[in-house]
Amino acid sequence: MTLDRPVRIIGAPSDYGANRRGVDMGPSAIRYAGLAEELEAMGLETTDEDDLPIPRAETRDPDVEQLRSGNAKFLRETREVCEALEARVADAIEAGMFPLVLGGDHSIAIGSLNGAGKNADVGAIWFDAHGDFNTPETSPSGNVHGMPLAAALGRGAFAEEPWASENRLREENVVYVGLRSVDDHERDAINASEMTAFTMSDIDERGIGPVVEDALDAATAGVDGIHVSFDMDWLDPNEAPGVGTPVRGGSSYREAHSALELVAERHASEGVLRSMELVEVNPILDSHNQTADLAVELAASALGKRIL
Ligand code: B3U
Ligand code: MN
Ligand code: MN
Repeated sequence: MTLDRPVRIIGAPSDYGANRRGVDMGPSAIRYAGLAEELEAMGLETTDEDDLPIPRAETRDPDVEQLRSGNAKFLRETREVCEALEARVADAIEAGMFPLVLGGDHSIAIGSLNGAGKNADVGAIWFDAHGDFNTPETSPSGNVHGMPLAAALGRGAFAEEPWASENRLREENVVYVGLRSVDDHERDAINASEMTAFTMSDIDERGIGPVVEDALDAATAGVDGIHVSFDMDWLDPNEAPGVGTPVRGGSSYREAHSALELVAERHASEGVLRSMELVEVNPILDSHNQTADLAVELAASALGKRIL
């Protein structure tokens, strides 16, 4: 069953949180791959908002405002982007629509999570090779795309930000699916947290279906809805070469579709989906827009497209 509400596409072409240029072209590439047309062909009413206005990174100084207690590049700019995105996501939900956010690097998830969790208790499913749970103190890179979950949950130096108190994201309802690249500090922090983490090894051992069903159970327990955050580097680089930080050994094409079909099925039976984002498409590194094409296909699966 296709999604039960109109879709609002929101482009967030930020690359402030990544260490390589190019993800700012992600929304254009995904649109060029035919996102709106695909959703409309499924019978979904789809509107496409203007992208958030985001000044080019070269015109800004990455170090002008880092958190005192650590390193977070372009923090001021990321805050601006995420505040604007939060408002757009919250408006769409309030208007009875489904916000589909196109990144941009994964730092924009701070805005998506704040918007989705503005007036509701929310969980999140995090499809990603990476933990994205560094803080400005532990980050090896200073890139905020490795920190959005820690930011939204107010960890470490992010406690100084208003973010964590602005959203109702519940740590115990945050679930990783398919982790395979985790920094040492991140591993300790994830293990000590109340989040649930399924790694690629869990998928190897149990298969994608049971893992995603368990992830859905954990993410949806006792909340009003969930945000699905989908980092294209969750896929194997053979399938999705156009990402900033590819990591070998990712999910297959079929596993990715299957995972998102299960999300759609759970939504059809329980109405759990609140918002979704697709991030980290980097057209400069892509081959014939393959990764953006795949992002479109996967969005369709998540929103209820079926073979028959
Ligand atoms: N964990 C590393 C690398 C990384 C995280 N997310 C991406 N890369 N895309 C970091 O810099 O925090
Ligand atoms: Mn990520
Ligand atoms: Mn990633």
